[in-house]
Amino acid sequence: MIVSAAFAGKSYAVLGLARTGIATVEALVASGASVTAWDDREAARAAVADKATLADPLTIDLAGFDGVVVSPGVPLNRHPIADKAREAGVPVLGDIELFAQARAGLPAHRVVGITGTNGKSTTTALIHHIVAAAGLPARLGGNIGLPILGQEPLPEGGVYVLELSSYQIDLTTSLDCDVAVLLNITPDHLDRYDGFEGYAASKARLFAMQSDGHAAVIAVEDEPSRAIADRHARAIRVASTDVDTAAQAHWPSLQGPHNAQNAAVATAAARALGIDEAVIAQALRTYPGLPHRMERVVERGGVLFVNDSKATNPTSTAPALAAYPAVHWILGGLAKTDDLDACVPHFGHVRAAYTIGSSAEMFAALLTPHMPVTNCGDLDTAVRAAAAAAQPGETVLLSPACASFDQFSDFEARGAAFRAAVEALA
Ligand code: UMA
Ligand code: ADP
Repeated sequence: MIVSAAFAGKSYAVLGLARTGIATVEALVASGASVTAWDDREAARAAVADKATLADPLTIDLAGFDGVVVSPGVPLNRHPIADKAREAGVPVLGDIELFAQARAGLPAHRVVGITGTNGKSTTTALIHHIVAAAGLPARLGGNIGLPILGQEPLPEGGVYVLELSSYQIDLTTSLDCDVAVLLNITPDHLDRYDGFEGYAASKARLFAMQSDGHAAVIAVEDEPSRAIADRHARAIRVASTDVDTAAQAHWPSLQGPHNAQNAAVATAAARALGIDEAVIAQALRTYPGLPHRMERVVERGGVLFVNDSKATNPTSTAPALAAYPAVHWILGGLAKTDDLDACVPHFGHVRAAYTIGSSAEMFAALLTPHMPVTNCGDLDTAVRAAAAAAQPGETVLLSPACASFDQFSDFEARGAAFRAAVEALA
């Protein structure tokens, strides 16, 4: 875990005790800080009862605290803790900001921070893979599911590769990335922001926090990303078309136009770190891919089953529909948009759609004029219906274009449920 003298003798309130909060409490306590922790879930509180005082920061006097550390999943735009902390003059921060404050005490290192609406985890894992292939000590952390404070610190010369969601950037004020990376900005998480501009402004802050000499790698394939690049003379502008399609043919886990963007950005970031071209080229070939992103589950009777549970908005589903010519498409969940506009250009690939979750009815109505649709309600029913209809050579694709929280704990649980449903087919 990452500990720091910067926290010794200080006192923090920690709100939210899932992955981020638990790693935060452990790192702060090990650093010599005193911690008052809270989660609305009793089981979550029990996990830190031996290390922290348990009290809801909304009900205690915050005077004297050095900070309120909030988890990314706490909706700061609606949650009363933001006003309460402001009134008490106590800063609200996140685990990435604590990491930023701990950096001065760590052996000399560099940080690569990756953000964007889609492709963050893929690009983060890919950059980590390239850095490791170059023989540099490397650590993966952040929104990819690995709180950075829980990771072991790197020896001198190491590179921390951090996936940063907009929620995490909102809670960070001093992270000066040696290389900051932006993939794309399309509508997402709009319940947490004051419109699309507010969401785009959150991404922009990653670059505003950098010092002048540090690299800003920005894919300039949408208007909001271009606007951010325009604001920074040091921006290294990249695009999917930078990728040589003949070379991409040899990257098994980076197929499709969206992965050309991810690879272009990762290549530029690796170059900014000074990594050799030959190492980058080889690492693109050997990158193993991540589960739940267009993951081949099995081929049964000539039908391919693909788990793309991580596609949680229409823009991230579009490339999956584009990738397979004859798709039985399982979609739905907690919708982020009331349209599927980004997917429309690929409707010709869809043989039939199977809707699930709280958006099942809305998406069924929306798709009915374009294709056969069955409102299946739940994932098991959808998998059985799609498998029964699919012909050899066709693909059963879970690419929901929605968040999972209406029926599952997260996208990983949804992907695991898809795999289980496929394995249970007679
Ligand atoms: N809580 C309260 N009161 C509230 C609200 C929440 O007590 O009013 C508690 C909840 O009970 C919960 C905790 O606060 O225990 C919130 O935890 P969390 O949702 O932040 O969960 P973590 O496990 O810490 O996960 C977070 C990120 N979650 C979110 O951003 C929603 C994870 O990203 C991330 O991997 C992890 O930190 C490590 O950095 C997930 C995600 O969905 C994958 N991210 C979004 C995305 O990728 O689109 C941004
Ligand atoms: P994130 O971490 O930003 O959610 P992932 O790398 O986990 O992104 O990919 C999630 C899904 O988004 C993938 O399954 C794929 O369908 C889609 N995707 C990946 N990269 C991109 C990209 N650069 N542009 C658009 N969609 C993408």
